[in-house]
Amino acid sequence: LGRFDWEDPFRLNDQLSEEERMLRDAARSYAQEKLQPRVIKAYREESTDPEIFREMGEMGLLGVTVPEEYGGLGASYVAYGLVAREVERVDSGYRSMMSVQSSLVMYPIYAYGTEAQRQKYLPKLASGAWIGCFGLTEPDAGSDPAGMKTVAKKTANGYVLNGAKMWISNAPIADVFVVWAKSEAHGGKIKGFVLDRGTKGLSAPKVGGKLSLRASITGEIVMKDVEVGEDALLPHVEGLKGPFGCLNRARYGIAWGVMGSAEFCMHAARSYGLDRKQFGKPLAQTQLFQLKLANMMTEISLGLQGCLQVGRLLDQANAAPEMISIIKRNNCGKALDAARWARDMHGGNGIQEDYQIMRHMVNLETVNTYEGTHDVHALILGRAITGLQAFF
Ligand code: TGC
Ligand code: FAD
Repeated sequence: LGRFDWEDPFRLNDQLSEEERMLRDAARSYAQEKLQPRVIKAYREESTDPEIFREMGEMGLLGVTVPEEYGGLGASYVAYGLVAREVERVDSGYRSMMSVQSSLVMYPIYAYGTEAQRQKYLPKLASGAWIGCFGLTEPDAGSDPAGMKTVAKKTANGYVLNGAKMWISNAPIADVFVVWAKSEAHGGKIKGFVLDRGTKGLSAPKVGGKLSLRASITGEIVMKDVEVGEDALLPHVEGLKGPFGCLNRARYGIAWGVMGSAEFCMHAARSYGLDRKQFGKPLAQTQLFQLKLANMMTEISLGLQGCLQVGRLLDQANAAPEMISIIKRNNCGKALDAARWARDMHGGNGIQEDYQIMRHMVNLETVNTYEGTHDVHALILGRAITGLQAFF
C-alpha cells in the first residue's frame, strides 16, 4: 500500500517534470520571501507596488509560456499554472497582476501581433520594465462583451478609437494597453489594438472603493479620439475569438491560482485547530472541524488534478474551452467555500488581518466574478451539454 500525504493526496508532485518542480519552487520562494511580507500592508492601504513587475520579470515569472527569443521562458502551461498557484497562495491580486501581463497582454501580442509588435513589446513586458493591461469589459458590457460600444474608425494612416473600458486590472499604472474595439473597416468586427501610455486622448483613472483585490490596482480606460497608426492593430485575429483566445489561458491560470489560495486557508485552519483548545481538547479533534478539513482537502486535490489534465492538454494544443470553464468555475467556487469555512473555523480571529483568511475570502469574490462569472461558465457548459443557447 502507498503512503498518504494530506498536503499532496494524489502526489501531484510526482506527476511534474523536473523543470516544472524547479520553477514551482522558485516561484514559492519568491512569493513567500518577497510578496508575503508586504501583502497585509498593501491590502490595508490599497496600494500596488509596480516594482513587483520588475521582480517577477527578474524571476522569469512573466510570460512563462512565451518563447525565449521574446524574453519568455518557453515553459509548459503546467509550469505557468504552478506559478499562478504559488503567487495566489499569497494573494489573488498579485496573481492577477502576473496573469494579466502574461496571458492577456503578452499572449495576444505574441499570437495575433506582427513581428515588429513582438519585438517592440514582448521583451520589455517579460522583464517587467513595462506593465500591460487588457481592456475588454465596458460599463454596459460585462458578461456580454459582444455588446461593447468602443469603436475604431479608419483614418488615412491608421485608426481613431473612442470608448470606455471598466474594471481593468493594472490600467492606472500600465504602459501598454491591449484594447478590443469594433472596427468599422472590418465590417464592425471586434479587433485588438495595442496602445501606448501617453497617447493623446488616452487616460486610465483608478477605480476606488474596492473591498476586494485591494493589492491589485484597477482602473478605467477612457479613449477620446485616440489616434493610432496601422501598426497599433493586431492583424492576425478578428471577432470575439481574439479576446476569448487570451481568456482561455488566463482562466486556466486562475483555476490553478485559486487552489493556492484555498490551500493557504486550509493549512491555516488546520494549524489553528491543532493549537486552539475549547471544551478541553483541540478544535481539530472535533468531528465538525475534521469534516470541513476533509472537504477542503478533497476539493483541492480533485481541483488540482483537473488543472493538471487540462494543462497537459493545453501543452498538446488539444484543450477545449469547455474544459477550462469546468476548472475555472468549479475551482473558484470550491476555493470560496474553503475560504468561508476557514474564516468560520478561526472564530473571531478569522476576521483579523493578521490571520489573512478574510483577505483571501474577499479576494475570491472577485476571482469568482471576473473572467466569466460562475454562472456564465455554467451557461457555457449547459450549452455544450444541451446544444441550446441560454444566454439570451
Ligand atoms: P459566442 O457566440 O459563444 O462566440 C463568439 C465567437 O467567439 C468564439 N469563442 C471562443 N473562441 C475561443 N475560445 C473561447 N473560449 C471561445 N468562446 C467563444 C466562438 O467560436 C465564436 O467565434 P466565431 O468565429 O464563430 O465568431 O459568443 P457569445 O457572445 O454568445 O458569448 C457568450 C459568452 C457568455 C460565452 C461570452 O461572452 C463570455 O464568456 N462572457 C464572459 C466575459 C468574460 O469572461 N470577460 C472577461 C473580461 S477580462 C477579465 O475579467 C480579466 S480579469 C484578469 C485578472 O485581473 O486576473
Ligand atoms: P454582469 O455581466 O452585469 O453580471 C451580473 C450578474 O448577472 C452576475 O451574477 C452574472 O453571472 C449574471 N448574469 C449575466 N448574464 C447572465 C445571463 N445571461 N443569465 C444569467 N445570469 C447572468 N475586465 C477586463 O476586461 N479586464 C480586466 O483586467 C478586468 N479586471 C477586473 C478586475 C476586477 C477587480 C473586477 C471586479 C473585474 C474585472 N474585469 C476585467 C471585469 C470582469 O470580467 C467583469 O466584472 C465580469 O465579466 C462580469 O461582468 P459585470 O461585472 O458587468 O457583471
